[in-house]
Amino acid sequence: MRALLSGNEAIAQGAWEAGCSIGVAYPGTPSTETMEAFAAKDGVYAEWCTNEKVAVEVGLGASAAGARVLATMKHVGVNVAADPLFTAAYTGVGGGYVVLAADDPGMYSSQNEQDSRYYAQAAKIPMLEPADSAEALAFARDAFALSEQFDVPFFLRSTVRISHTRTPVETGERANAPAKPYEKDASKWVMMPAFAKGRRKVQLERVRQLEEWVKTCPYNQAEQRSAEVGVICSGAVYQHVRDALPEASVLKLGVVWPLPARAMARFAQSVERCYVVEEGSTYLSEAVRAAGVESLSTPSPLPVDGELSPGLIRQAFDLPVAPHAAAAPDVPARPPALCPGCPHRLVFKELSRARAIVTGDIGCYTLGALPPLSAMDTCVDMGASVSMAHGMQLAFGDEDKRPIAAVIGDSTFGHSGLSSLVSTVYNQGSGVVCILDNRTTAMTGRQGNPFNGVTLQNRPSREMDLEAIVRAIGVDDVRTINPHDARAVRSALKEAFASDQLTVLIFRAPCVLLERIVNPPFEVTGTCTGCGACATLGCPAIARDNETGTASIDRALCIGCGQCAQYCGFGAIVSEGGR
Ligand SMILES: Cc1ncc(C[n+]2csc(CCOP(=O)(O)OP(=O)(O)O)c2C)c(N)n1
Repeated sequence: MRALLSGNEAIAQGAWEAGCSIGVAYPGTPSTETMEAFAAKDGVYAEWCTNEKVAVEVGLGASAAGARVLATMKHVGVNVAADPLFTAAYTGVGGGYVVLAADDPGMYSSQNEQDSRYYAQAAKIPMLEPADSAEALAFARDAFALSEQFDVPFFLRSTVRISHTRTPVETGERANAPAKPYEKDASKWVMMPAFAKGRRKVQLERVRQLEEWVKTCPYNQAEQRSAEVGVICSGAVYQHVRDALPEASVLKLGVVWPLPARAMARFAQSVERCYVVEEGSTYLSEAVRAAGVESLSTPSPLPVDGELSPGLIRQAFDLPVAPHAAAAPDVPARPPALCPGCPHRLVFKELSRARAIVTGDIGCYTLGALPPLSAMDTCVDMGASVSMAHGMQLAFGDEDKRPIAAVIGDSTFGHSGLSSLVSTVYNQGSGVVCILDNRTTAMTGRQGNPFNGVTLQNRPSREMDLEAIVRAIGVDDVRTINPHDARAVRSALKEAFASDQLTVLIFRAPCVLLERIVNPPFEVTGTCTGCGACATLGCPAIARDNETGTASIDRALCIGCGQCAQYCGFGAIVSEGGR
């Protein structure tokens, strides 16, 4: 059947058609919808795991037991999962195992840019890279059998353009892929040195076989057009190249590790000038040079950072660029902001007031770093808030009483903050950890997590008791606070900063997108003096007059949370409902 699917949906469809029965993931843009789409299909089991390492391990267990498994994650998730992935390339698989690494060149929703193709090369895990949804479906479908044939997990790489762009696909039937019988085999699955040495040899022999396979693999295609200009590329960049240089010959690589060295060299010889066009790194051009292509032409420098576009490629080749493709559209910047009524807002307001050093983490609450709240000093990777706060305290020493707080969301706490907190407790750390429990994984689209007990396929679960868990690991001072109550937030922080003990403050209120607050909106009355105190909350519903400074509230945006009214010293902000 013909359908219009995003790359992510197509991967889920391909996995389903291959008879894949188990899906494991931790959400992360641009990968998230893949597992959501897979979970909605008939005859499959899918779960959100606490993090990507856990997901890959659950998946490996299921594969060892004979099932076909799909694991999905964003590029930084591959870092978290790298430990089991590298060794899975020794053990190999039972049932076919496919791991999606979704890269985000341009950092639309990520803390860094990474090219996951380097992981494939380093871990010796073959990687397929589709250039549209039809290929995403086909590659995902075929990768399970390939994984079984070569006894190794297969990576699928997508980038944000492939994951989120809808293009036509032809969907098919689901194959019957019964789980393979489980066979105990310590020499394959117990990676102690004695056995791992044997598997290392197996791995190297497999690499040789993969290098043979890639020579004739139909996923790599040379499209001969111009005899002058040829471009080697893969994935979304292929589409940009076709748009920008329609006459050029193209070697389109569907397998990006191992690379077909001879085919690349042959292609380079078939044209007068051979270029590599790629985004995010120099992975391909390094490989093409390593394949013996010394005369690689370089177009005028293409950026290595950020996403490519047809316009950028034409510019690099000194070709005229359509005006709309050349210039960034002249629209006012709209920086992201915490939603009106977001329960995270007052915590940052009060941390800012307390002039605390705040080690932050990744989630909606990272927006607390932006003005006017400006209440975050660091944000590096998931879980780092708690460990970095401990590190700062070690450096400042016991005598230094500067207030330091780690701020972390509930999902991120489950992902990796918990192990950081165990380490802090174990090493007798002190300080303040603020867990912003908005009852969901808001940033990636409100997925479930252990602390709200919502599972991916709505199977029965249990909501973990955050307070009990924190107490059980040895934190005596654990408090729960309503983050919409400014006074409660202020005094909890004040007491925690004054204490020598490690304190965990759990700020609990549902994300406004989860449970819509339906209070009447607030309004500003004539007693407003224009002092601007309300505007320091950075609520998108509050505006100020350029000349007088007086505030106004946009009724369409205000959801009546009442946070701003608590900061007005003149009683000028009142509920329209007369509360
Ligand atoms: C290793 C890794 N995996 C996934 C992500 C994507 N991601 C960013 S924040 C986040 C979770 C946010 O949830 P939570 O901590 O509950 O904060 P909230 O957004 O609800 O405020 C996820 C999944 C990431 N940045 N890094």
